[in-house]
Amino acid sequence: MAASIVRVEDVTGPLQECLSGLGFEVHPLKVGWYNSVLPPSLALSYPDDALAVVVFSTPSMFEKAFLPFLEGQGCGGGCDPIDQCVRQCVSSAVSQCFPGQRVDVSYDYELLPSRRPRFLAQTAAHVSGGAFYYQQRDVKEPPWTDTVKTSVTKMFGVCVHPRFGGWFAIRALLVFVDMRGGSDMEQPVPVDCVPSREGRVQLLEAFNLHWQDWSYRDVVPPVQSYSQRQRDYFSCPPSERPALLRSWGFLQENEGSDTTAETQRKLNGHG
Ligand code: B12
Repeated sequence: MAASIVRVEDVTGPLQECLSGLGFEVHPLKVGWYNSVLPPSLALSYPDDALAVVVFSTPSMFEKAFLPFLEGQGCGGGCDPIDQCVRQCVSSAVSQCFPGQRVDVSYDYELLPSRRPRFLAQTAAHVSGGAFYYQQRDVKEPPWTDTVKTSVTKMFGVCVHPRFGGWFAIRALLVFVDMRGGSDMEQPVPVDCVPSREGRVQLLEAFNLHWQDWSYRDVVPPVQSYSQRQRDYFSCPPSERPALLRSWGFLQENEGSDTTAETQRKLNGHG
């Protein structure tokens, strides 16, 4: 099929219609925006103007999509229930909105045979303008120098959403293989919600040194955060989540109790 130039709203509009009621957000980008900040080894093999969309889950996804997903068909063993739910929502939106179109979907938890992630979720979020990705390089004179080795300790970066702070997750990247973004697509600049050096130092320290207390998520006052039930779920070690869901009456006795190594790897608990 020959590639065609599309209007970006013709892609984001239908997707939003399917996914926003389930607590997801969609942010369009051109693959070239993503590739331009990465080394060739991490670049995606599509033309620069290929249209892509990055999908976020917002705090309401848990109540709007996940709990109904469990109630509906339940979830078979073998795979993380949140990942299964996201996969089902995204793939049914894609097949409903774009029947017959080639859409390559990558999920945040998928790895390539090289063990690298299939896409760098935070980079995609930043270049789409959906969330600012704060990295060590965004801190002038980073204070994390190891005095013994005089090298800078690697601090992982973190994305901040202008409305939800850290109370969101980056779930999937959709590449519309035969669609090209046109000149109506200008690369948006993400909102810099943590402009000061001091704020960025605090943010990166919270994310790297005590991410379990979730304080990094409140770096800006969020319009909505995770419900108590959602906090209980994500605070629970992944291996104990099936039992928690069973105690809430969502899983049958035989569901979600697969404890193979593969399941454990997937149950890595990115919330
Ligand atoms: C592997 C992984 C981990 C590993 C390693 C962490 C890491 N960051 O590498 C471990 C298991 C430790 C981990 C832990 C956690 N993780 Co994690 N993790 C991932 C995963 C799967 C891949 C990250 C990765 O390997 N990146 C590769 C490195 C090399 O990329 P990089 O550092 O960004 O470097 C690139 C950029 O700098 C880019 N670049 C260069 N120049 C420029 C310029 C610009 C402008 C830009 C934009 C980019 C750019 O080039 C570099 C590559 O060459 C992502 C999901 C995904 N698919 O991306 C989630 C992810 C990063 N994790 C996430 C979370 C929330 C966590 C936890 C809090 C766990 C939890 N339960 O919630 C903890 C935090 C602990 C911690 N201290 O980091 C979230 C972060 C959300 C956010 N707001 O940013 C993600 C995005 C998952 C998600 N679904 O949302 N994680």
